[in-house]
Amino acid sequence: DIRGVIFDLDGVLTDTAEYHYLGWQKLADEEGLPFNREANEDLRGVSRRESLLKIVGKKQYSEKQLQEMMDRKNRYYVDFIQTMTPGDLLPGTIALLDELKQAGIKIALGSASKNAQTVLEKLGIADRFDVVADGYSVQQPKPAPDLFLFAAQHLGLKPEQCVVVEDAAAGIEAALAAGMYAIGLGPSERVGSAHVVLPNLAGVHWTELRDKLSNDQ
Ligand code: G16
Ligand code: MG
Repeated sequence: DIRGVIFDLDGVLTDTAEYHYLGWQKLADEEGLPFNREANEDLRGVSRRESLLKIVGKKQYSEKQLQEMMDRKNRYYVDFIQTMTPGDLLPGTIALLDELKQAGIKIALGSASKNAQTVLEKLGIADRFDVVADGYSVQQPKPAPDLFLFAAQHLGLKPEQCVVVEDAAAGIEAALAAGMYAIGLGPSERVGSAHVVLPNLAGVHWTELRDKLSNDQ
């Protein structure tokens, strides 16, 4: 049975996508690269380097220039997230984290972000996680299963004892590749391959989720 839940960060616990967007837009404007909110949607759950490569497109830059642009965007992003507070938690997250704790279910973070620890602290929930797997934990980004396998291993659980909660297609793919249960948040065009699809975590109870997942087997 299920012993651990691994949460993605951006789009699941909070909406850092807006701050990533503002950072990328500022960089793109400075570099004269086309970018907008719609293009930002394709960067959901995508690593920093892959995001930059998508924005840059066919334009040629040296490795040094790419590195400088990633650093610059990250400085903008880090500035933006300083304003985050527990009020930036998405609805239902605290209630679900409370229920998991009550039920003795282990809790991990599985985020592509190298700023995940800072964001958890800003949100006031850092101490609720038994394990934080972030942008520093593994080499291969989602859709590779590595990040979630790292989280499970550090929780001391087998993949089949874990559920991943994700909002990105690459994240669902990674969870399934890891041999875990997947809960997709958002439109089924994006997360439809998950075992359970929900709009978000508002009003979601652990007992109901657990039952839905076990019926799915
Ligand atoms: C998040 C965001 C992505 C971002 C990535 C890396 O993923 O959704 O847009 O590019 O992290 O973030 P950073 O530049 O802070 O290392 P996740 O996995 O939390 O949904
Ligand atoms: Mg996400």
